[in-house]
Amino acid sequence: MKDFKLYAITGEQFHPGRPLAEVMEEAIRGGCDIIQLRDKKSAKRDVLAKARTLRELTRRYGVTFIVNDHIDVALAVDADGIHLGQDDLPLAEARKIAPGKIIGISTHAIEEARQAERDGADYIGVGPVFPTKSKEDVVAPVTTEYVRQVAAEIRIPFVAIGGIKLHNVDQVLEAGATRICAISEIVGSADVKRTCESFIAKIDAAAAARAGSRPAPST
Ligand code: TZP
Ligand code: MG
Repeated sequence: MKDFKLYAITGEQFHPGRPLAEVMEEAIRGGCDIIQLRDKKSAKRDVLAKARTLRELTRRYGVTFIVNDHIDVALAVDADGIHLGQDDLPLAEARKIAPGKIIGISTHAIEEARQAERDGADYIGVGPVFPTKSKEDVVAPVTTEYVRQVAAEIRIPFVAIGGIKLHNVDQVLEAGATRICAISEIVGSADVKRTCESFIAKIDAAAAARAGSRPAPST
C-alpha cells in the first residue's frame, strides 16, 4: 500500500450541522493521506451512500479510502481497503472475499500485532494510546509503552490511535510512531485543515529528528 502519515477517521457526532464531505475534504487539504469511513449507527444503505461520496472525494485527491467493518460496502464502492477489529471476520476470510484490497487490523497488545503480521495484514492500528470517548466498549489505554513495543518489533506499517491530540502527539512520536490517526481532534476542530497541517508538521519534525540522530552509514 501507499505509505501514509496522517489517517483521519470520520466521526459525524463531532461536527453537527457540517456535511461529512466538506469536513473530510478540509482534512485532505490539510494533508490527511488516508480517510476511513466509520459509522456504527447508520443503516447499511446510508453507510453505502456516504461511502460513495467519500470514494468520489478521495479519488479526486488521490487519497486512500478505507471502510470500517463493511466489506460489502467497500467492494460496492471500490474502496481501497477495509479496517477490521479483533471481533470482525478473520483476516484470511476477509482476503478471500476482498482479494487485492488493503486490510488493516486493530490491535491492543503485542500478541495481536504479531498475529496480524503473521496473517499478512497490510497495516495495524495500535491503541487506544490514551483514553478516548470516540469509541464505545473501548479497552483500557495501551499507553505509549505498547507503541514502543510495536515500533521495536513489528515490521508492517502501524498507525497509533486513541485520544491523540496536538498537545500529546509528541509523546506518541517519541515512542516511535511515524503514522498518526485521530477522530475527534481532527473532525471536531474549528479549523480542520489547520489542525491537520499542525499534525503533519509534528510528524515531519519527529522524522527529521530521528534521521538526524541516526549514526552516519559506514562506508
Ligand atoms: N479505535 C481505537 S481508539 C478509537 C478507535 C476507533 C477512537 C479514536 O478517536 P479519538 O477521537 O481520536 O480518540
Ligand atoms: Mg469493526
